[in-house]
Amino acid sequence: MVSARPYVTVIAALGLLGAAAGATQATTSHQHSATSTAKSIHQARGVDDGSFEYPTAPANSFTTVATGGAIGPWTVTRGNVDHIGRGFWQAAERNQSVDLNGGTPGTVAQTFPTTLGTTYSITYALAGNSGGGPTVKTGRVLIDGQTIQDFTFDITGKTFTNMGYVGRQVTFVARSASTTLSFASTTANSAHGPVIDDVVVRAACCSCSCDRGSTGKH
Ligand SMILES: [Ca+2]
Repeated sequence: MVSARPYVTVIAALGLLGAAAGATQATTSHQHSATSTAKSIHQARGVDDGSFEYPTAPANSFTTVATGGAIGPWTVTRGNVDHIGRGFWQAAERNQSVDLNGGTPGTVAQTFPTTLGTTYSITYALAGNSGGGPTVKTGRVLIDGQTIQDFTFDITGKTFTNMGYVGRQVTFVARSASTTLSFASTTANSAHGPVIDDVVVRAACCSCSCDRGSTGKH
């Protein structure tokens, strides 16, 4: 029996924006409470539920979601994907994750508010469905339909209880007040695709106040 011990992926970029907390541009149109000092402030909220925790998928199983279907705030825009429930395999963050291949290569997308001209950082956890080939899973990250990053994941030595998640990161500059982020499998002819979890989008640090001339980190 695998105990339900939480497995947390630490992404080093956390807290980069914290330095901006006292800066002059503390006014955001959003009314995120300004209480947090440890967490980053957001010029926009980024994606919702990048951990794929909603809705709850069946435990020790999964739900296949076809084009036009939704996984919480995400929409399946091509092919189909599997929304993986707690206990089926190790998630990178909390309990659930997504296999970008249901029976065929799929795409999940979410549109979220952005600020024109602002650079955003996308981080996510990547693994692969080791239940079947191919050995190397492939896919890509798209912004407004354009590929900004290709990714691969080799499942050699990986298991459902040792998924071997790796953290990936890519940036983009917002071109309008909303942006659509997509994760697409390019793993053909397989029901065993790349697996993603823990998607986080945040305004990148240095479009704002990082080079205020301070020395050191604070
Ligand atoms: Ca998750």
